[in-house]
Formats: sequence, C-alpha cells, structure tokens
Amino acid sequence: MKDYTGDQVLSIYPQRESDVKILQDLEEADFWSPKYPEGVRVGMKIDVHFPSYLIDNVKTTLTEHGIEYQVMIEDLQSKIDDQVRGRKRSQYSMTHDYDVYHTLEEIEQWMVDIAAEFPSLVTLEHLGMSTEGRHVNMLSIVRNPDNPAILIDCTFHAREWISPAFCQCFTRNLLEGYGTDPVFTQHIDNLNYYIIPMINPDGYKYSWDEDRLWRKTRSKYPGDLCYGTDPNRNCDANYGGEGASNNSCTQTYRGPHLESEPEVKAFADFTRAHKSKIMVYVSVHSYSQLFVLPWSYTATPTPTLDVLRKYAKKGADAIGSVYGTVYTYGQGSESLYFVSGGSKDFAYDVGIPWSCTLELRDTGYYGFLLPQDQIVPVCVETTAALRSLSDTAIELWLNKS
Ligand code: 0X9
Ligand code: ZN
Repeated sequence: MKDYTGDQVLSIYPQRESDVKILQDLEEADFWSPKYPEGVRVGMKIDVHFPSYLIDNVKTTLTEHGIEYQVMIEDLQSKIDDQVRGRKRSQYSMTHDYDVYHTLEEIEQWMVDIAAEFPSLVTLEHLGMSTEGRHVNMLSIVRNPDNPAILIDCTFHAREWISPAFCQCFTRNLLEGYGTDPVFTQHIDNLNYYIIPMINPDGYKYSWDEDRLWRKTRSKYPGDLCYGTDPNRNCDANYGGEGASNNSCTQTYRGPHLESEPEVKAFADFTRAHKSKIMVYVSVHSYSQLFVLPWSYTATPTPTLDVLRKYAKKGADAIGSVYGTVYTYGQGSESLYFVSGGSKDFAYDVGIPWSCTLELRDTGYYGFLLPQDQIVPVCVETTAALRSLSDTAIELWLNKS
C-alpha cells in the first residue's frame, strides 16, 4: 500500500495572475481542487497535495511570493488511517452496514443481496466488463417499461468513496420506502430507476489495496508510460478538448481514443439505448458541494440553462432544508473549470434534458477522506435532493409528451 506519511494538503489562495503562474509551475503538485493546474484562477481556493520531501520548499516559495495558504491536511497518512478506523469486523454477514465504507467485494455482494431481497422491485443487470475482467452491474427498478427514467451512477472516480456509499444507502432507502413511504412509493410507481453503484470497479479496488488516492481506471495502453484513464474525460462530449490531458501519467488522461474504457463504453451504450426515456442523469462524485451543469467543455451557455438551473436550485434547496448544508450550482465551465469528455455533458448532448455532476461533501476540510460518521448525514440530505430530482424527471416527462 502506498504510504503518504508526512505528505500534506494545502489550501492556497492565489490573488494575482502571477500567483496563478507560480502554482501552475509547482513540481509534483497533485491537484485535488481544481483537478489540474490550468484550472487554477485568481480568487479560487486551491487544494493541492504535496509529497513530504517537497513541503518545506513549497511553503518557502509561497511565503516568498506573498501567496496566502493554510494547511488543510497536516499528515495525509494519518487521515487515511482515520477514515476507516472503527470499521466493524464482520462487515458483511446477514446485514449490511450503511455507515461504513465498503470494499469492492462487499459492494458486489451487496448488489446481489439487495436484488434478492426485493425481487419484485429490482433486477441486477450486467452492463459490461471492466479492463481487469470485473462485471459492471446495474440495479434496475422498473415497474412499468413505459415510464420515464432517472439514471444515477456512482464511483466514476475511485478515491471518492462517499459516492458508492451514497448509492448503497440511497438504494436501500428507496426500496424500503416502497409501500411504506408515500413519496418513494409514488416515485417507484411512476419512474424507473437505473442505478450503477460501481462504474469503476478496478480503480475502486486499487484505491483500497494499493493507493488510497487512485482516481482513474486501471487500463494501460501500448506506448503509454502510466496506468489509468480518467473515465470522466473519455466520453463523447468534445472528446480531447480543453480540460483533458493526452498524457497517461496525469489525473485527467483522456485515454487513447473515445470510449477506450470498457466501463465507459458500457455506460454510454446503455445511455444511448435508453435516451428517449431517461429524463434526468446524475453522476455522483465528491467533493465541493456542487451541482455541476452542462456544459463543462465550453463557456457557451446551453440552450436550456434556465431549466437546468431551475431544477438544480430545487435540488440544492432540498439538501439545505435537511441540515443546512450549502450546495451551489452552475454551468461547469463557469462554476468549476473546463472539462472535456465528461459523462454529464455526453448525457445532455445525447438528449437527456437534465443532467449534472453532483459533487458531495465536503468543501475541502477532509476532501476525499471524508470520515465515516458523515456517511449517514450525507445519505439523508442527498436523498432529499434525489427525491426532488425524481419529481423533476416526472415533470419533464409530462411536459415533453
Ligand atoms: O473533474 C471532474 O471530473 C469532476 N470533478 S472531480 O473532483 N469529482 O473529479 C467534475 C466534472 C464536471 N464536469 C463534467 N462532468 N463535464
Ligand atoms: Zn469525481
């Protein structure tokens, strides 16, 4: 397992263009937010992870140039260890715990079990294979094939562990609510749910066994130096444009060609085949507390930006109404940074009327290392957003026909 002892994550606040330039030139900087150096802008909070042996140099450089910063994570390895502390021994027996992070094997078993527990509501469908030969599966809750649908995926990025934790917990709430909770019942009766809890199984396993901060898939191509393609740069949405890298050793590698990743291809084929029914697409990531709306690959506003914003606001308000957690929303290229080849832009361009990347908690205190005691609150508040977005899907469908 890769050791991050002594590594630090700094939150840096560039105030001038010259500061931006300095940040972009820092060696071995692992950008957590934004994802890559070109995304750095004046006035942003920039979270960057540095290896222990460079930390003193980096701080000296920042101080010399009068660039403000604070230490976000003092010792990365101890935060990594803290994150799974208290994980119960028998994670998976008869009951599944929804308040801990689960390994890939546990999540795969959970998918089989939840489908078996609610046989009249759910089927487990095979979408495709991963590079390393694992199944990419989907839980499909279809009461009536003529109903509209909502497509939800989790774990595009391996290290964003709160994402699959949310998918598991939400699915449970939804299914248990059928017949007991009037809102969930009405939703399941009128809306089909396609839930892909684990779209990047190879990367997720690697983030447990080898490198906690692994983000990408685990493919490697002839002529490439490094492993891993960013699946959220590999989709058909201005593929290869701004905000994606052609260097396999970066975190935002777009892959050798469009849909080179079998996981992405499986997702994209399914989406294209069901595009006329899918009204809402939500890709669950972390972190930033944001609804990122199309487009991210261009600053041009989408023709339906008003509609996108209207329902994003409802979702953000729904989250806020639970514990007051503040979520913002906006077009990707304005609220975050440019991304080409992202899944939510692909979904939008294929004709799905409402789509977003949903970046869960937090805003950069723990970042990807969100403690387990936040899983349940994240689940509760984000479930409120998905209830709102379920209404949105039904409403868009009624307006359409
Ligand atoms: O950079 C990304 O892929 C997403 N952020 S993350 O920290 N989860 O990696 C943002 C993507 C937003 N834009 C598109 N999906 N197009
Ligand atoms: Zn992500």
